[in-house]
Amino acid sequence: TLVNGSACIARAQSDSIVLTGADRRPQMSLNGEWHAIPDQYGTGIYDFHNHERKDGWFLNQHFKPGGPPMDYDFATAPTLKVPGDWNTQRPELFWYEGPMWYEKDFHYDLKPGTKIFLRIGAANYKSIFWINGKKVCEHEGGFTAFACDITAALKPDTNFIVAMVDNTRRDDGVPTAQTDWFNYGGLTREVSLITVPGAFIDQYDLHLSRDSKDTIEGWVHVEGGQGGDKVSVSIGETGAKTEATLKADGVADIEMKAPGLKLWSPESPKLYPVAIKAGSDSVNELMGFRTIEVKGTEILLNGKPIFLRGVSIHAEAPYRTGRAWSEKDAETLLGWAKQLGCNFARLAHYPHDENMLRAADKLGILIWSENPVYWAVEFDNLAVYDKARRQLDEEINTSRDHASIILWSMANETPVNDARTKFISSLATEARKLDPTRLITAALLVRTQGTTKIVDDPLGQYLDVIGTNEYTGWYEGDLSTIDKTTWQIAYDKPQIMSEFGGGAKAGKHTPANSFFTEEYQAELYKHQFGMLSKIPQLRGMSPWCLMDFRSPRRMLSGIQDDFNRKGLVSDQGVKKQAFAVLQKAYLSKAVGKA
Ligand code: GCB
Repeated sequence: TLVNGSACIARAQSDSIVLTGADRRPQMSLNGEWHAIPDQYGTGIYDFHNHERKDGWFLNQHFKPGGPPMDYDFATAPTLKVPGDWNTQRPELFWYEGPMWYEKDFHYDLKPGTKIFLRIGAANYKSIFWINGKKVCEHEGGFTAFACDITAALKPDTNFIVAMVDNTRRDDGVPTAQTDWFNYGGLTREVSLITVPGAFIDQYDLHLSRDSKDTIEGWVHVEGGQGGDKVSVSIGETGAKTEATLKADGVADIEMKAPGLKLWSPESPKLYPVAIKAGSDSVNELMGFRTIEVKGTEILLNGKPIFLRGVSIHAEAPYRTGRAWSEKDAETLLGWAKQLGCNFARLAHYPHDENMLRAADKLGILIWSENPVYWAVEFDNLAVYDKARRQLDEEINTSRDHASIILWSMANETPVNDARTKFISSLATEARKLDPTRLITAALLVRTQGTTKIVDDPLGQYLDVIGTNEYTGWYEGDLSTIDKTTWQIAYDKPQIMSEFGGGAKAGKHTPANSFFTEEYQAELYKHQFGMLSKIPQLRGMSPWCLMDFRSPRRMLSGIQDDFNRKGLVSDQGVKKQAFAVLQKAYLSKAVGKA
């Protein structure tokens, strides 16, 4: 069954576009030091009667000795590193939530006939960008990449960029004002300039056909392309090559024979260089090919049942704390997952950066990627739906080139009511339309009746895989409660225990076997394995979680110190006893069948 590429194109935010595999393109990095000024009162945009200023800080004016008074000058302001959250860079910004201004000068030589995009890996939460004083785009959503066309605003040679990034938590945001993670603000992922020809490849999808193991299918969209133009796709290593023709909407559907293809899997994460060409534009990809399906209560990878031995991971930087973004961060986090014996990771609770996805492709770790619809967002607010839908579009279309991603998760622990079920099932419909090749899931809350856990959330009917979170032995009861717990699941579908766990402060051993000791956490895992092994349709697990992470909800002094301590590893990389317990279970395959 061929995917209809025309239905899969992301509807981006009004003035930005979505680029698939942007990190595969040559680009000029704007990483480094940017001048930065916090602006708690919004002075850079609003005057003293709260009217929008024409001479806002985006003009980047300078204070000259002897000249008129000024209230800012980027040139003499201190700098912040980009990428990077501001909270962990200056002590006085640790708890700061509000607008932050950034400025950077750069040189650029325009080439005739090209377009230049400013590509932002992520800016938390709302952001506005100006080039040489001219506004180029606005964006909402702190964890997805977007690109703005800055061609018309650029000058030859010397230019400046100003960004305003505002991490104010909002009731009508996605996520909302309540989360169990730290609201790191700033230009938290890489920023760069990408040059493309007038007609260029913006989005594409290439995947193994479910029907034939030697056929790659999908589509390529050429922005600015004309019906009749040609697109080619080739895999040099196998000699596979095809040429396709753009339809009037700029989409070319692809079907390519690729005999002898080695399929991507955790045991053998084979990646192929893939060249995609359209006119004078090209993208050099590195891709794996595999299928993922559900059959009854089985999850099939390349047609074979698989059990997902996973762990949940936040984008928290190991050792230094702060928002993770680098290749090194990704290799440390996924390196620990590998040591545990994982073939799977749940990247909670928002889309992670592309270094993480590249590392997962390379290391052979299957990925659950999550839209930040977390807890109680405003489900009856259409504008909020639109924010969630756009972030989902961006998530899918920026990262669909990664073989590691097998699950799109719509939401986490949302309250059960009609408005919410409509909201999330609509997101699921959207995700299926954009990407019919992967599985749809969500982490559900479960009901407790005595010692029975009941999974009958109506949202389940819209999912391919049922994710469930439970904290027996931590928020509910003790270790003996876990042993007595049985499960009743209304859906004949695969289940992933997407969270379970308990807190422990690394190095805490007393009072013996009490909450927050390493021993209690380790025992909790052992009891959980016993309970989990009794669920016939369990097909995976991602205990909560790999590493301690900052959360302003966790203020218990001497133990939490504003960290959620449910990590198997401390934020400083110290492994707790439960790490070895999970490792033993995974490596010996004591949990999970396949
Ligand atoms: C949950 C949430 C997760 C929290 C965790 C906890 O159920 O999904 O974001 O951090 O519990 O530690 O309470």
